[in-house]
Amino acid sequence: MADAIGLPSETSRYMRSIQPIRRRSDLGRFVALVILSGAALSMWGSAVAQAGITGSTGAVNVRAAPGGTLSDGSLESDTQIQVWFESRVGNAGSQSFDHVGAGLVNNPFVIGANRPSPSTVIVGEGLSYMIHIDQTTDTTAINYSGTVTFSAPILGVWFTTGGLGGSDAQWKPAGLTIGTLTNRNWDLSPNGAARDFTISTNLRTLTINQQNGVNEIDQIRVLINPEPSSAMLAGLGVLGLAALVRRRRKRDSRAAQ
Ligand SMILES: [Ca+2]
Ligand SMILES: [Ca+2]
Ligand SMILES: [Ca+2]
Repeated sequence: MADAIGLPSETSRYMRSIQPIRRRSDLGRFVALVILSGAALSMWGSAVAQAGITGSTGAVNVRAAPGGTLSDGSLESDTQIQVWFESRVGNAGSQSFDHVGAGLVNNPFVIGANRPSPSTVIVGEGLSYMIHIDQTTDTTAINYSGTVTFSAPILGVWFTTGGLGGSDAQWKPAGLTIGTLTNRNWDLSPNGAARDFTISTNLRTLTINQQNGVNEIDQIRVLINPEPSSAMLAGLGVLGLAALVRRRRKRDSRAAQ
């Protein structure tokens, strides 16, 4: 026996009997997806609260941005490299970095390997971070080492006195005044005590080694691509769910034919 659409009646009965079960499990999957999307969004929210630094090792102290005036002696430590989130700029335009790209940089000269690679990059939204060393004792040089890992690729860095000074106005934290910072450049040297930095192949981890001299400052400003905004993520989530529902409807209508 066959039913009206030509299926053997046993098959048709069987399909009718399993349909409600499948619908119920579809609903379950949909609810689970909504819950998971919510969980993912809230996890992303906590990542934003950490302002894009996902990890650090060694002598790195991730802290809040200082206030008042940042100058020689205002933020000292004999053991820790101070790192803080500076600011987010919505449309940063074109930025002339002292260096872009992965690899070791320890050569202050323009000839040879491991030298800086300056480049101008068009940046949309950007997040900036300051890496700052200023020793307390100031009687002999101190070596510092550590790593900072970011949630998004490093677009470029400024580490020369000119580059740091030139990018202050756009990227320093709101309300912070930059005072006298003696020799604030990040020194480079292929010899002796390591004075270098390395950007990892995936552009997310910065490895830093520096010797901080008596009454000397060492700084790097790092710019990263921001994470997508929560509104955009939520929008993508809704689009994804809509696509899923459309696909299910199509499949169901095919199955019913
Ligand atoms: Ca000092
Ligand atoms: Ca130094
Ligand atoms: Ca320096």
